[in-house]
Amino acid sequence: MRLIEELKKAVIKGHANVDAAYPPDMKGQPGVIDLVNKALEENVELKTILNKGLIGGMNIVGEKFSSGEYFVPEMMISAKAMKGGLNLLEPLLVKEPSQKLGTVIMGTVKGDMHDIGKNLVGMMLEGGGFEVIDLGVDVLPEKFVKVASKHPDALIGMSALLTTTMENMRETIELIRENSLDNKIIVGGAPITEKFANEINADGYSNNAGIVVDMAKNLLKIDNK
Ligand code: B1M
Repeated sequence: MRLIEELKKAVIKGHANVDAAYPPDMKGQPGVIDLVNKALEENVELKTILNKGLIGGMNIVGEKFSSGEYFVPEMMISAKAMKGGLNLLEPLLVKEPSQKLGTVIMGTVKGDMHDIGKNLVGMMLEGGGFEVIDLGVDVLPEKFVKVASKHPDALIGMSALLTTTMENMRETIELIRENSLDNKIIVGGAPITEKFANEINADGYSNNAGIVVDMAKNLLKIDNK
């Protein structure tokens, strides 16, 4: 679909909206915010806007970074533009349920600043009826322990995007268990595999935001489909 291709391109180029001066060759053209709004007006499915447009674009940004075509500033600009689009989707993903099903403590682990995936998982969980306590990025193991000790029934969700920081999930889980907390724990993020999740004794693993709600319901034994 042409509109989604345009959206993907706007993410790749980091063009936030029609008034944005960056990049100069796209000045005056619709940006991520305009195109997400247009897609919503045209009733394009949320998952198409999200997976094919926003995430599809961001995956190409990652490839360009790997190949040396992009550097950190370009990644940052694209991430900012993508966040503008996600903000528009948030109210549609997060609806207010009449009754909260449970609590999830979410955070990106120590040393890691990536939060787009974590935020998306958080939105899905909120939309699925969970209260989300978002600890943000670069969350120390001690912080997870402190908050979990106040919420012994909560599910803990950890995100990591770097091969260097995924090891901090292991450290966090060890500290949680050393403190005799038996909260269920799920992990995710681009470099995480099921094998790694098993190795660090996580209770669940997901490589996408889509299945996290069902996983949370199963782990917290919530019978509400
Ligand atoms: Co960074 N970065 N980055 N980066 N960045 C990656 C991750 C990288 C793969 C790029 C690449 O080389 N191709 C690479 C990591 C390589 C590696 O470790 N092997 C990388 C690098 C190297 C770095 C720096 C070290 C660069 C540098 O400084 N030299 C640096 C590290 C900073 C730090 O964290 N300490 C860095 C910085 C940044 C920015 C700040 C510029 C920016 C982040 C902005 C932000 O998040 N606010 C950024 C970005 C944007 C990326 C890429 C391009 C996109 C990440 C993203 O948001 N994807 C990324 C390449 C890529 O992933 N393709 C890259 C979209 C998002 C929706 O997907 O987060 O995977 P994702 O989440 C998914 C699933 O993984 C899953 O569900 C989500 C939705 O489906 N999921 C979970 C995530 N968490 C979950 C938790 C769950 C369950 C599922 O349960 C709890």
